[in-house]
Amino acid sequence: MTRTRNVGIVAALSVFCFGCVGDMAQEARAPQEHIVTAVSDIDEMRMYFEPRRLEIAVGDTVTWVNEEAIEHNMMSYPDGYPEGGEGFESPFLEKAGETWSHTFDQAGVYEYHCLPHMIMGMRGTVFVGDTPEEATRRKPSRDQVWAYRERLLEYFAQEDIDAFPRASQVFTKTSN
Ligand SMILES: [Cu+2]
Repeated sequence: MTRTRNVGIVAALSVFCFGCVGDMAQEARAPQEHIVTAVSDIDEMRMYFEPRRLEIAVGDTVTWVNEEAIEHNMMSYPDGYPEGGEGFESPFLEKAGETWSHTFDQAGVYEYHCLPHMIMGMRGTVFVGDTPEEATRRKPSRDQVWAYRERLLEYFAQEDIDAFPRASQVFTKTSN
């Protein structure tokens, strides 16, 4: 999607600037902000990030926008960021229109998910820079894997977990 848009922009610029498009392409471009929406489609029983897959440049920022007043967060998997890079974990976005941003300063593949809805497949990938996916895999330490496991158990052991929309609730609703 981003590439298609860029082609459109270059085509538009070329109308005004024949011959200098090549020069412009070689100049460092200003960091851009990309928007990802956390979609809560209760009727269709779907929670997802849109777009799920994003290609950006090093130094760009991604801003996640919560579409509805349903809680979501964004956190990278223990092996979901490049060697030498850093993972991320946002606070929970609770209100409609609430946002959280992260700037990606290191090239690589970043895989993340929403903790409450990971079992619904609410996840996304950010490709930063020109990096082959398989070349950037990071191997987390045993401690990091255990810390992640503890984090998941901690969340799913919460007493107020019923406050979150879950498949079981939707099934109950539709079977009435
Ligand atoms: Cu979510």
